[in-house]
Amino acid sequence: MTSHETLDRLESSLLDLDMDATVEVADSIVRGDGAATVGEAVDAIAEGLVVVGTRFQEGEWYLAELVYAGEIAKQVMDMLSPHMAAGSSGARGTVVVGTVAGDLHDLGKNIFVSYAKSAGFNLVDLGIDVRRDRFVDAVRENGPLALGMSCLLTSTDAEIGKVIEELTAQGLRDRVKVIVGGAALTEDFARKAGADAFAPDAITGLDIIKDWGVS
Ligand code: B1M
Repeated sequence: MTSHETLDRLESSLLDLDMDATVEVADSIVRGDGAATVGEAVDAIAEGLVVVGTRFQEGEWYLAELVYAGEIAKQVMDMLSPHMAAGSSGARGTVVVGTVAGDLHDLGKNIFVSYAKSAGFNLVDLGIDVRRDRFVDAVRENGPLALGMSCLLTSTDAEIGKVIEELTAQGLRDRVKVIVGGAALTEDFARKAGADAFAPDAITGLDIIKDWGVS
């Protein structure tokens, strides 16, 4: 099977909501049988999830399908991530990350975490639904190069600005760069909320924190 066919099969198995078939294709990729790379597989899953979101938004799919597609994607990402994060040293500095309060989406954040680890950053991952005080405490305790926040819901995007305000109130804002990402956000939103950078995707986010690491 060519790389293109393997990736098509990966995405179409996800969109058929076929857990076994999706896992099987992902397994062939991590074993090196599928011609496609792990990075290409991550991109194919992300593209599939955009289609999932559209089907949900347009009423073609209900919550049950959204949840199950999320579970399949999570399972596959758990298989792919260790192969992205190989060789991590932590030497480039620490990055604290989390998904903002009220938001349970973590697939995109986890991709960013895997890429950042593989590039040699030490990651403090606070997980999902992270309250403001936990972000602020983690910055105080870990003295990171960067704080990364992920947000996929327009109902929770105000949290970004509130965390940044709290960092300022506690005298920590000047000590850490803030990067934000996730489908609910834009460059303009990030700037207005007081972040230093917006990452439209995980690779761009990685490039940004690499630049910060050397400056
Ligand atoms: Co939800 N969901 N969801 N969902 N979900 C969206 C976000 C939605 C856009 C779907 C839609 O209607 N079209 C919509 C939000 C609409 C809005 O706010 N305007 C939505 C909704 C409504 C909901 C619920 C409210 C549904 C309900 O219950 N009625 C509910 C909310 C639960 C909650 O959070 N409180 C809900 C639940 C879920 C699941 C749990 C079922 C599941 C998540 C599973 C999981 O994450 N473990 C889920 C899923 C899978 C999605 C979609 C389909 C896919 C999200 C995803 O993982 N994309 C999504 C549709 C969409 O996004 N178009 C949708 C793939 C991922 C790789 O992309 O996260 O954007 P993304 O990450 C990218 C970049 O953004 C960037 O890098 C990544 C890779 O390049 N990035 C960063 C992200 N974070 C970063 C951080 C960084 C740097 C880069 O630095 C720190």
